[in-house]
Amino acid sequence: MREKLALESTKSAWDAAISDCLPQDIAFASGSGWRICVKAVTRFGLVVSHVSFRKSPDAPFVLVLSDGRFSEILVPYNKGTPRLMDLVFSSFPVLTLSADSPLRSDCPAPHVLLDDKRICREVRDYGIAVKKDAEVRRGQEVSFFAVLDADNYDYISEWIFRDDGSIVTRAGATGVKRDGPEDENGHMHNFTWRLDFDFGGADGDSACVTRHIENMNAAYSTATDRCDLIETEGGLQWNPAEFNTIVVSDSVLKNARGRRTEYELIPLRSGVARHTELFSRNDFWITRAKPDELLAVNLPDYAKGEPVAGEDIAVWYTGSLRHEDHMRDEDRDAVPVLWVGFELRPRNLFDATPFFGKDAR
Ligand SMILES: [Cu+2]
Repeated sequence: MREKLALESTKSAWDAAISDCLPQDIAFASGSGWRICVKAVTRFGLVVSHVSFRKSPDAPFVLVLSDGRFSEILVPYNKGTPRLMDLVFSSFPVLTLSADSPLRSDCPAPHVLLDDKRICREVRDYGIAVKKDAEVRRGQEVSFFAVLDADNYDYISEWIFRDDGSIVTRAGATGVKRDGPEDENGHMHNFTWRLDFDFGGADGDSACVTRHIENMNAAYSTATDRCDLIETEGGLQWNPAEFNTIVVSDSVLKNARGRRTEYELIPLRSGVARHTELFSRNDFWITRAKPDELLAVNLPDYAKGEPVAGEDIAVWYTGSLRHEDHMRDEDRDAVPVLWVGFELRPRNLFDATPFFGKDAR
């Protein structure tokens, strides 16, 4: 229902938002598109802002995120020390990328270098988006990445925006081990992202945590799915048996079927990391979004119990990579990239399967 989606980012709001970053207008063959502002920022790496999506050329842009970025990279070693917090202890620069050679460059043509060659943009086919036997649609996406030069390590921050309204965000760790080629010291890389949701506008956002509850006492196990409203600021732990996700909704946005439009944060992870640092005791945190609250290490202080239902909220998510004790020879010269991240997937933004079936346009 177009009227209810009329919380379009107005031209003046867009102009104000992009005054300090590089606006990107992405139009896909499907007719959908993104407006995204990108910037390479010392300490934070790639920062995306004013992220808006429209599902067709004549639909309004719907604001999803006002700001998305790393808020900490905690690197505790298995021996207990060192325990590096790369965003608060340091102010690492963003690396300059190169375009010179197809296989030896960060960002060869037809990729595009942006922001003094510190951000790489690529538009690409991501394979099968949806298929019903012989009827199939392949998807398109645009990727942006920048690399933080964290001493011996290089941290890749990548944001991928797809034509179906979904976003894939991931962090990659590569570079040289701290104590060189013979380094046998296992450690974790814990990446915490801060997502300032301004879904359909800054105010009126709510989050719930989805839970899949399996009843093993039935003769044939039964299950229920639900989403529990998060009413006050605080942290939540990801339970793999419950398939927890965080669903963010806006108080006004609905699709043409009258169903509430939402975005769902789906973890893409291989384990659960817990460390001494208090902010690492939870995988998700929900707080009121405040522009001066950007560092995850402060989360126990930020989360004071203020109401977060129907407010301007920030969602914080931590995913972890593990470099185990004892060296792999594949890591001897430089550690090949390991990735961790999450997906943001729309629910009831479209009225039916996007760009597919008899009503596809
Ligand atoms: Cu490592």
